Amino acid sequence: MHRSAERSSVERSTSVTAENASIIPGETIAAISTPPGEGAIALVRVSGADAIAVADKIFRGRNKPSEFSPQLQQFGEIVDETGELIDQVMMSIHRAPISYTGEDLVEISCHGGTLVTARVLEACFHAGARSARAGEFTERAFLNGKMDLTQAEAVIDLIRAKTDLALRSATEQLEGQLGNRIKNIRTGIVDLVANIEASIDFPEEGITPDDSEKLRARLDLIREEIVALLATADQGRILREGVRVVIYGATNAGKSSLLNRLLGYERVIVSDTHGTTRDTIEELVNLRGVPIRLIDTAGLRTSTSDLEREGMTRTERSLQTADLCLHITDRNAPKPPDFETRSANGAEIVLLNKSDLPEHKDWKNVDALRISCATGEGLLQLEQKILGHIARENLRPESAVAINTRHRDCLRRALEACDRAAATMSNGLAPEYVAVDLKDALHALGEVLGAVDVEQILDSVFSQFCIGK
Ligand SMILES: Nc1nc2c(ncn2[C@@H]2O[C@H](COP(=O)(O)OP(=O)(O)OP(=O)(O)O)[C@@H](O)[C@H]2O)c(=O)[nH]1
Ligand SMILES: [Mg+2]
Repeated sequence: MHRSAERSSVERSTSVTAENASIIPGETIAAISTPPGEGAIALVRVSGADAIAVADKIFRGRNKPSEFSPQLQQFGEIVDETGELIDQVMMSIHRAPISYTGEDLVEISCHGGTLVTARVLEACFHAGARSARAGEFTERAFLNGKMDLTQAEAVIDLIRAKTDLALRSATEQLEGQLGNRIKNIRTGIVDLVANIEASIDFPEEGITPDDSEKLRARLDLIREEIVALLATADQGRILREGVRVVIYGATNAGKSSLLNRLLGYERVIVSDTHGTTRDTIEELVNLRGVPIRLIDTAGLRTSTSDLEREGMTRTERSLQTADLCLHITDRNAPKPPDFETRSANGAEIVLLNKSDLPEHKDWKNVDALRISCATGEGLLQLEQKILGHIARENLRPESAVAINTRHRDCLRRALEACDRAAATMSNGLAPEYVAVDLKDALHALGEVLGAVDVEQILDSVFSQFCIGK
């Protein structure tokens, strides 16, 4: 399959390959693009060199699809190979390159039953299309220069967005905001390299010390831009995965009851048997616009069971990566001798649960929030405390441009390469060496956009999609 390739010369590397790619029509693929299950309408998409020919074979209506005006829906019927009616549909055709994938694309809006959509898809296969892989439509859009890799990833984020801000961030990324910032950084580096290479090719012109100072200042600006983007990584993680809030404590304290309460439904088994929860359980809740990943854990106690000990190891692991810990304990029971806070960074709220029951004297002067998972008492205050912590720690995602872990990895390498370039400049080494470092930075930035030949990156990005996207 065609993949874009990094160009070697500096001048060419200003252009992102995917942007300038010519359309290479691929094999014709088809998939149901709406979620499985019943709905009023389902969408079947066909894309590729023979998409319109496939449509001609399966469509019966006033005109043949190959005679349709592009982008306009037409009413007609889908028939199987024997001419038997499968469904009445609306069909539109989109001719390359003016389509989502950049190829000839056919969209069939059929009735949303599971069987009927499967039969429409089957008819497409019979007429010559093959089944699309996960993300293959968007992958083609990327390969045909319709979008850069950050925009393709934004499609996944858009589908998965759970809060308004996550949605806005994904939309802005889809519009190319992140891609444009990266492209600007690349352009800055390309100019620098061009300048340096000019001094190598035309040494008689000579770079005066003043010039190298200017170069250094420009490199510093580029570094600052990369650092600013890297700083959005936490926000990106929170937008995509939520603030990690881990509920932990002794067995039977009411951890699972709290998770269920905050979620608003009975997600986890609750029982008065100690050690009911054996594994960590994660669920996403939207707390006044902030995505929170709530994690219920196996209760802590001395146990001889291997299974339970494994559960507790997982609890400890969750605590290490928590943004906030909720240490919950049963105030009706005596204070455990080893009662202590465990969070790695001190971000912890202590909760005395079962406030509907009498408080054991051990807890008399303990400063903690009293709650009851049975009656709901204190839960509003708990939500406020959680949001207060998020605000103090700046965990609330505000910036709409937010990088993901893949971008972070590339940007870190770009920054390291810029640092090496700066050190090389300071050490007064030959400009060729500076140019080599800067080209490494360009390559790393190119990976963010998918402008370099990185087969596994593409595979890992597009495999996250659902079929039909
Ligand atoms: N009276 C009262 N009972 C509660 C309250 N919260 C939880 N319980 C009860 O306490 C018992 C233990 O609750 P769980 O939520 O299963 O406790 P856990 O901490 O998840 O326990 P493990 O999974 O075993 O570690 C159950 O019988 C709950 O009904 C509360 O606020 N008041
Ligand atoms: Mg439990």
